[in-house]
Amino acid sequence: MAVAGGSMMSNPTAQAQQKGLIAAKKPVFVATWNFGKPANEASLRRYTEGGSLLDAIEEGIRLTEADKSNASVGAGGKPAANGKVQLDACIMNGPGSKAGSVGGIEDIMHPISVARAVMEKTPHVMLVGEGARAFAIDQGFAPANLLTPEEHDAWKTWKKENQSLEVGEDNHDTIALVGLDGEGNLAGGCSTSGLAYKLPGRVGDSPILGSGLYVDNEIGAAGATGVGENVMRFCGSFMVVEYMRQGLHPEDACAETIRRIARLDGRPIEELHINFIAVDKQGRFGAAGTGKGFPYAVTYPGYSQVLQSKALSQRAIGIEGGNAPIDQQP
Ligand code: SD4
Repeated sequence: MAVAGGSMMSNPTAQAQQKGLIAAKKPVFVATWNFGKPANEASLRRYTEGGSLLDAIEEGIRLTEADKSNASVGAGGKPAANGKVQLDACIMNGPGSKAGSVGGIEDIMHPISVARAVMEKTPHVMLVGEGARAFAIDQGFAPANLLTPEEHDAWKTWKKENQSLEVGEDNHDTIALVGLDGEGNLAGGCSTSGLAYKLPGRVGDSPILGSGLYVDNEIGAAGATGVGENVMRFCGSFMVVEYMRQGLHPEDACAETIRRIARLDGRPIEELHINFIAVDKQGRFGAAGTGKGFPYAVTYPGYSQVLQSKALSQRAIGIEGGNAPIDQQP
């Protein structure tokens, strides 16, 4: 079935667009936010050039990590309250459920690649803080100053005037990127600088397998963005995959996860600021968010678009991490 492109405003939700789509088109890459589109496209390129699905996922996320204009992932990310940029990332491969992860790593531009090295070169799954940094340097990753002059200035202003640790909707963004390859295998990755001005040492959902990302090679893959504290208490991405296992379409699985989290949490949905993306083993995809306007990107050969996710409240989400709102996309 052909999927129409066109302006975002006129696009129906992904589920309506692709009803019945069993992706004859593989590979399929699905990623969070507007910046997910160039990331997906880098993934597709890498895959088309002969890379593995994991190579492709890593490549897409590296593009976002290297983009200094993105204030919530990799270089250029907003620092913790002490002025140090602390990054979280994980990667997971469907076959064998292999995974690697780093939490609170400093001075390394590509935590996704460090996470992959943890997966492939150590008997462990997760390294944090100074140990993760030392491991990365030992593996040949060059230390770099990730704090841009703009974010340094913004942090100094925050320190002088604000010092609030409050989690809002405009101080975070994350790339979660999941994919399905031509053989029907799944993989995914997730990378973030976490919440702006977080307490030093705070680790969010993004590097936690089952929370910021989960891949089940029998069923599908899911990733999260938003306030990690409202994802990691519920194993959010794992829950999305489990709803897909029960037969739900990826979009419905994301929506049901948010509803269940809101029920358990007790606060109204619009106060949670969380979003999920998902792809299933058949290549169907979808996303849902607690507010209106969470964009996500879908890319497969011959198609690459930013789509509107299903919104579970009427509240418009803010302009997160410096991204254009959905109605101002190119
Ligand atoms: C975190 N989930 O550290 C990340 C931040 C994020 O959109 O995704 N923001 O909590």
